[in-house]
Amino acid sequence: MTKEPPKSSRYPEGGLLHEILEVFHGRGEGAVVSGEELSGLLHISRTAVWKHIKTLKELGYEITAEPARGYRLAGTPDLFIPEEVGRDLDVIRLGTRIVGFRETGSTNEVAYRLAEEGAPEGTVVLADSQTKGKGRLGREWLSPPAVNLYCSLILRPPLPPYAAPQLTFLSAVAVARAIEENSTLLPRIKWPNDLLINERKVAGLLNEMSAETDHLNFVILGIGVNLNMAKDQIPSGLRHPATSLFAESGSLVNRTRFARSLLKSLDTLYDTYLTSGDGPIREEWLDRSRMAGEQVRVLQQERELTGRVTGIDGYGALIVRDDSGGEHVILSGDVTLVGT
Ligand code: BT5
Repeated sequence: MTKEPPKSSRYPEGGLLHEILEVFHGRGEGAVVSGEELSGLLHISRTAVWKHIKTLKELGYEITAEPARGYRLAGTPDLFIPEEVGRDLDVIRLGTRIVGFRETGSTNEVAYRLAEEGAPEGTVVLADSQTKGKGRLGREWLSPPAVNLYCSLILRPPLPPYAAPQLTFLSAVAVARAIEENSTLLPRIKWPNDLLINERKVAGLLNEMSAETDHLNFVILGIGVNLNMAKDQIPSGLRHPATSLFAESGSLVNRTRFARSLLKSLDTLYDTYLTSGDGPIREEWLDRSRMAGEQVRVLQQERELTGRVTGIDGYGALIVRDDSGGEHVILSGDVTLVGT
């Protein structure tokens, strides 16, 4: 576990900053609110109002002072400030509490620690940049600031540990839906946990869990999506060629809006999962993988096989039927569509 990140890099939650922003938003776009009015509404001194306005400006809010009239909120930063991601977010469970960092080691590690300390299901950790972003098997996830999304959610599903891999379907489908809602691009899910656009990796998922023999304490869903990373920021020589939504479409994505769509999709899918099981999500996953019925090549440490994908099982394994009719349950390995 990494050390607690410096306090200054964590965005404030709630409190007076929230109340000031609520006043601005309540008045509508472009409204001017006087310092005197804010001081009266929030029961604080004019100096305290000024200090909080200064803090908002330091966070990146554009607040102009209109002579003899007051303050005007002229622009909101596209950072993962809980206030902005969570404003009127219509969710049942996931996204009910948002913790945001300008910078942290790894959002998965922060979420894991918060979960151990008892943070409720639905807590989300978001960061603008990570200094120790984690991939699977000790690999690194590149996490430069101001361009992408790095996010981890705490789930406490009433499931036995062996069912936890089903939750990877949930995040893959949610990311695919969020990409479609925020761009004109068509992502494809690549088993077991990548999302591709034009066969380049645009997102990676890292689920971690804490479990006893018979029940899950919690699961952390870690999600990294390359949103606005420019082509020259994307290194070559990665395990799999990488890309971003911006590199593919030429259009910048509003990251706050993307985070909100992602949380809404995750929340809706999790509700479906809890009420109807993993069947519907598994179907959408398979559909979005465009692998059902396709010929694939599977590379594993000790063998290589080709065959047709007949489905995925309830535990996340890929089912492949080889040319002589033998069925293989693939739990790990590298799977590519033959002919792509
Ligand atoms: C993954 O690992 O794809 C899981 C990535 C999960 C990242 C999220 S970000 C929020 C949360 N907090 C964390 O600390 N992690 C999660 P894997 O399949 O092992 O892929 C890692 C490999 O992808 C690396 O070895 C690189 O080759 C490549 N890679 C690294 N950064 C990348 C990026 N930003 N985009 C695309 N490929 C990348």
